[in-house]
Amino acid sequence: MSTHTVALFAGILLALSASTAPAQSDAPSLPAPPEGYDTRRDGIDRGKLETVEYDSTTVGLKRKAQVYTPPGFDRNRTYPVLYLLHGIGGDEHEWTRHGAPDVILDNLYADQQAVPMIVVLPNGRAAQDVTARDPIPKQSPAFAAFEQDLLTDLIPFIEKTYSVKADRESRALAGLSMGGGQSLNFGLNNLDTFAWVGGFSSAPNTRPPAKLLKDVDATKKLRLLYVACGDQDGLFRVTQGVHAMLDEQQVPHVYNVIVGGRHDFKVWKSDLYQFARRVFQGTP
Ligand code: FER
Repeated sequence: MSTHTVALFAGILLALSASTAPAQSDAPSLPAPPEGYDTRRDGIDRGKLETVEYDSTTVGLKRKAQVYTPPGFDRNRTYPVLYLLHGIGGDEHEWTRHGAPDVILDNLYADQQAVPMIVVLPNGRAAQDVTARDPIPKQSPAFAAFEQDLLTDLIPFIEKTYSVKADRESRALAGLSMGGGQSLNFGLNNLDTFAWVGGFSSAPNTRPPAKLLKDVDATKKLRLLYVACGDQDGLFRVTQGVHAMLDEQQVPHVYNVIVGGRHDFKVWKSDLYQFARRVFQGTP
């Protein structure tokens, strides 16, 4: 990393940690995940992580994604798919490097707490020459362009490559920070494609609350809309704004304020746990 890059990310981290938000002890908060939920357990079946490469007509390149298939994955059965997005400094490896998504899911399956699903971890920066090392203004259009790449290129690729259920009830979109903003923007804009949407500590790329809902009645038909943030995260106001607007519009959603939570993977791993054990289930 160049010194410029280090300075850029140090600046972002400082801004994110220097929270002025007061602790909201009266705010709704789900019970924390149980001890060990993110620790590798011996003697349980494990899912598999693999790399796939798809042709992106949007970007004009072959692009990579990580794919998790659950324990006992059987190509003669069909599965729902969770598309799980990374943050501004990451790529398709961020969740597996820092968030142990395979461990969290393996443990949920060992305890029969989640519906067997495929999890796709894409690179949410859809451009030929933009990397995590570029300044935010240069990256932002690439994060927005991922909507097209996801809908036109990645989802069709996954649906022809894996044995998946290809309907809105069987597609979920969630992500952290920049990827949380993408999930809310794209999810609420494509309600025919996704029935389950999650924004974890969503960043300021989230559309302003007044512009986030394209169709209020259609949004009410989401099976799950999960919005969560730590109350010590410098970006908490983004999630607070989304929650206030959803309440005002009477859109059902799960609002989870992680008391003491900052802008980090401790929070995002717990969000994945909460989201994964609700998604594709009968009752959110
Ligand atoms: C910003 C601050 C943080 C922003 C994005 C982020 C688009 C993203 C942070 C992350 O993904 O961790 O002003 O603007």
